[in-house]
Amino acid sequence: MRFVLATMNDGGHGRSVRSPTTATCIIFQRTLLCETSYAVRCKRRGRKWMKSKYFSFVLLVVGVASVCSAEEITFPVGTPVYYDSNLYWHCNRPPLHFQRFGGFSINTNNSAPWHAGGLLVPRLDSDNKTLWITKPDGGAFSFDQFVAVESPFESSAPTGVHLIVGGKVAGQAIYFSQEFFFDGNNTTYDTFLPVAADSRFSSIDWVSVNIDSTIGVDNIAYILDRVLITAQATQLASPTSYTVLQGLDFGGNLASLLNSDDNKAYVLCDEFDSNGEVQFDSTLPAGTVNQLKFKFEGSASRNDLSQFVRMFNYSTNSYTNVNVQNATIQDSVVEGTITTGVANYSTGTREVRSRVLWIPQADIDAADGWVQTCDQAIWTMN
Ligand SMILES: [Ca+2]
Ligand SMILES: [Ca+2]
Ligand SMILES: [Ca+2]
Repeated sequence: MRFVLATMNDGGHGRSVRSPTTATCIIFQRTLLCETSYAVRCKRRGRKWMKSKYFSFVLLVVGVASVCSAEEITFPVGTPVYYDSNLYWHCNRPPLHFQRFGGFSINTNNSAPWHAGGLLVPRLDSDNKTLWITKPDGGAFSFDQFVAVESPFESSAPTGVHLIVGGKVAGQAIYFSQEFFFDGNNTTYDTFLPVAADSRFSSIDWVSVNIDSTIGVDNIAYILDRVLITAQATQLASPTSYTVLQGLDFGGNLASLLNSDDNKAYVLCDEFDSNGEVQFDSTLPAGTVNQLKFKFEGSASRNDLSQFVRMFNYSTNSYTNVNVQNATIQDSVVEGTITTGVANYSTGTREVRSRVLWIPQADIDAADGWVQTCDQAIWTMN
């Protein structure tokens, strides 16, 4: 395991200390989220920049086979900016692409306290003023941090200027947004931490940025100085539909299957109709599939049922059992992985299909029946 410590507000100048217990840790200010985060206290002796004896960080634990790598995107003077025939302006800064109707440019004004560089996003009196940030290879990313200044080169900034930053949850049709207020001083660059504000920014397909103010002046220039992201090699796909094939559909809906939140879809069986079976369908996101997994979280009101998790092989037109266990009274999470012949488990249009099947291990005498639940079904590919 590798341990990385991140401050929540130190604006971007990483410092080294020695360890989580004695002050020996690495503080990365550009951090960010790959996997689990824990709040810890870190003690540091000695140096001036520590104003208090103790202070808190967020500890990030990253597996050895890390699925992500942090990347900083800047806009130095000379970075090409171009427009297309639809008047969309583009700036390609791999792994990200920036796009906006009506324009932007690379800031060349180097008059202190502002500095040259950064994506200068001008005032635009149009509905199409959104700055779109995408990852052209289709991979999901964590939008960890961005640094910006509002109303640069003006004597002052309007009150309450903020950026409205939207995102689309990777692999799901879920859109959300978060407001980030500037500090009111347009001579300082402000650092924002989207993931800390809304953890959904840790796995998104794209970002939209709009500027607004609380006094009705909603169209103000700003400079996006730099962006920190963590590209994710792993991508997710949630079901786009599901079908109860055996048993009785006993409540829940597609949204019930998206998250591990105990909002569930239910399948009712009885002694005359004793098998339960649900089919999940989805479409994989773009990108190469080297490995395909299907994760299922669910339970049953009795545990003398065999639960089969199956992934469909389009080449052989049959299902492969990827996990078999007894049904559990409490929710359990199981995962099946396809590593060989992976291409056979999706279609040319990237459709995938999995089923979960419950079969009683002996005749059951239960006049009132029993229930099986599905809390979450999700594919991951990498
Ligand atoms: Ca500021
Ligand atoms: Ca659950
Ligand atoms: Ca759920």
